[in-house]
Amino acid sequence: MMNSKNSQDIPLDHPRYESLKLRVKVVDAYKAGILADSGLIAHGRGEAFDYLLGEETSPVAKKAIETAAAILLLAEHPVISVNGNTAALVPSEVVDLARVLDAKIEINLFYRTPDRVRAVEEVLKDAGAREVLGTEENPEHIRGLESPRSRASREGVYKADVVLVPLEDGDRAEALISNGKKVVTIDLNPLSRTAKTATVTIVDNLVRAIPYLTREVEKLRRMDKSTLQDIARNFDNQQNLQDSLKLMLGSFSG
Ligand code: PTJ
Repeated sequence: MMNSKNSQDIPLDHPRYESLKLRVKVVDAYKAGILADSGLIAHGRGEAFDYLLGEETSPVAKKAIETAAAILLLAEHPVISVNGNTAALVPSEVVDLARVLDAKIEINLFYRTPDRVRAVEEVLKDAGAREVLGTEENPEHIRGLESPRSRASREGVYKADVVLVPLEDGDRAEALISNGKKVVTIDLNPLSRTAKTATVTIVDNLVRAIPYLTREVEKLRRMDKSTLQDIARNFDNQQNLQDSLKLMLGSFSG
């Protein structure tokens, strides 16, 4: 069987260098037990949408990121929910974002096994996370969801008013919202149920969106509460999704 390349084997001038580097990361994370096998498929779906976006953070996504930053700064208990793909691609970026927001980090896995929880916890701790929630034996549960995704740490998602849920399946976002929480998501697919349900959807690759969001939080943190509230009020998620879709459709006409 032919193995996938190491990132040092990809020539720096390869036109698809960045994309291939991410593939190596997800394959390595799969081998290390961090990523679910379905996570590889999800990544491929994301790649296709990213291709249509020109693999850039669009002005439409930047507007959603500004709003996400405002909402997260207004939160009393912000929490970042981490699955296998997020841990595989952006562990240190998640830790940086949690630091600037003073947010909790909580593991929540669709395909949950004790080994995967341990592997994701380890990658986050190696990236500098001091506390990682979501590993406890007896968590609370979010109403309206089947276990194990219903798991919610008492000091984390259960108590949160705003949850950042990068790259996930639709019914968790829906359940979090019907439990009174605001949900910020990062999903390259503007047609997904998560994208349509979330309070704010950032249609961008999480490898670009998370560091951009951290910079935006640092920029907006000096603003007063009413300015942040205005930013949040003036955002229309459905319109923003339509605008992202238009950008993607535009790429078909060259
Ligand atoms: O780690 P687990 O066990 O929690 O499992 C995680 C996966 C991703 C397998 C699970 O949540 C799943 O099956 O998700 P879906 O329903 O395939 O949705 C994944 C969504 O993420 C799709 O809409 C993709 O377009 C999008 N996506 C994939 N890669 C990225 C992405 N969005 C942003 N950035 C990416 N890098």
